[in-house]
Amino acid sequence: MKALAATVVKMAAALTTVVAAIAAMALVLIAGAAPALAHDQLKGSDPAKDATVESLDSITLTFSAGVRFPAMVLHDAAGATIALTEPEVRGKDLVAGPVSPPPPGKYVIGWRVVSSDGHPIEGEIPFTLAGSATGPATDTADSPQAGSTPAATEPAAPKVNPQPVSATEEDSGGGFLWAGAALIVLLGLGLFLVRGRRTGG
Ligand SMILES: [Cu+2]
Repeated sequence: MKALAATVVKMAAALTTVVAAIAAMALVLIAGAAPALAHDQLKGSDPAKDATVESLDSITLTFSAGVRFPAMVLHDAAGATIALTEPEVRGKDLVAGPVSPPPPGKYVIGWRVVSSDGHPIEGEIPFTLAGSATGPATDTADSPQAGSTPAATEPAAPKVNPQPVSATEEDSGGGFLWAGAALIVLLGLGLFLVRGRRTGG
């Protein structure tokens, strides 16, 4: 009986260790996925998230503190990049604007800056440009890319894959998904181990 009691104690200790390890890993994942409190935050923007605006003369992002090394991109619904002016830090604001007025449509502002504590932060701001009758009404966004490409360029280098430069930018949010998936797997593993110990012991 003493041996059995010792075994039970050992198993309980092992179980505690496993659960603690999983909890620790989960904490690390959560901490890695979510910005720490010390990070600067995006306080607001113009255009605001999910807003519908009539025109897009400039884009202003307002942070909780002055940021450095700003990067800003503007994508249309098809993922094409709209040229922006160099983003400019003005106090707590980050300002850029389209080089030429884009046509009405749905857009996403992608931004990435180094916050005042030295850590990079990033985000995306979707919005809709309703526009007006002025400006170029012919939306180039909906026309297929291949249609505008001259046929003469095709036989030159067929093996080169013309990936848009923006492709890597689109993947920037993937870390959250991976961290979430890893967390779910870990929690599932934890439950499995706990159950196995209880029914088996
Ligand atoms: Cu930080």
